[in-house]
Amino acid sequence: MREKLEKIKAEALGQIEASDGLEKLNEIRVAYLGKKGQLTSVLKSMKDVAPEDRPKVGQLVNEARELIENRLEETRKELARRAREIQLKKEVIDVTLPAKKANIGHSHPNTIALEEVERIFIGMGYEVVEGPEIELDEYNFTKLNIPPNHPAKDEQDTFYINKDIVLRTQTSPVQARTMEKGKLPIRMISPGRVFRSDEVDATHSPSFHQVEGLVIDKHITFADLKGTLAEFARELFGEETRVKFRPHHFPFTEPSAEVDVSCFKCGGKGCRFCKGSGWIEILGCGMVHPHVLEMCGIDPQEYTGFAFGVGLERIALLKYEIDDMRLLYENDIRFLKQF
Ligand code: 2U9
Repeated sequence: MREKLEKIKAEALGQIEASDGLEKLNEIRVAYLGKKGQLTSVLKSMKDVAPEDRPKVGQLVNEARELIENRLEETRKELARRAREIQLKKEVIDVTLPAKKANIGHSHPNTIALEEVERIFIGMGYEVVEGPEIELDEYNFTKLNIPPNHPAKDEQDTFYINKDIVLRTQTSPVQARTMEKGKLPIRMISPGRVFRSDEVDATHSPSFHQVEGLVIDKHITFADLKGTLAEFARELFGEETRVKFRPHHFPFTEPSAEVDVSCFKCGGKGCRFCKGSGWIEILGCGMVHPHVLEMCGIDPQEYTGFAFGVGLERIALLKYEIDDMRLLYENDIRFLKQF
């Protein structure tokens, strides 16, 4: 019996020594110490041992079990330590290597221009309101006094989704909707993407961005409009900037005007930038047409207001002296990083 035990012990220890993983160790544990394991079966055959030898044999079995258990545990720890070491070696980072250059983005000139325009108007107490790019014909045209036969409504100019729904051609419907809510006075700008069925060239794109402004209150006059836009131009293009209002026509404003600013390159003397005129056209504006006020639920006897609209791309092209609008849509990071 003693020899048999020694043999089992030596075999078990030999196998433990040769084992190369936790799974193998577990197999060894089951094979020697498990319910049907070799040591357990020795204990079961105790009845064949002479009664006086039983305590001694029992002690030997226990010693063998303890030894195998200890060796299993030591080996398990050693294997785990080696596995950790390999993992750490795999994860090692050479902090002396040169860093990879992070490829980070850059704000788009349109975004920079919009943030500037928003900063100026928020400073004057305006709210920024956004709205849907897909609009009802009624809000994009009818409520803005643009009649059914107006050339802007032609399919050549407007993207129709169906006869009642369009891709908005201006952000004015956001303002018409704000007026309809009836909370007065209003002092708002509405920036956003607009759509017109234009061919792409250096100054046109079927999708561009506008910022429109609207002020409605009692006693608002054209003088308020002039003062506001003059201040806007001075903040955007510099303190010396002068503004010029030229009569114009829009269906939604009466009277209407286009606004030029004195050329910020030559100060108004005339240069290549302003094509020799000394002036640069930047926006359109006017007093909100009484018919528009009425259609949006505001009494034109009590309230008046002014509105203006400016193309964001136009501002970005002028301010950053970019000569082709298409550059704004290519999103080449080398181009964008210049602004
Ligand atoms: C309401 C009533 C009137 C908005 C206005 C303009 C003049 C204008 C152009 C600028 C360059 C469009 O992007 S552009 O081509 N816009 O000239 N926009 S007045 O008038 C409104 C708006 C909302 C309810």
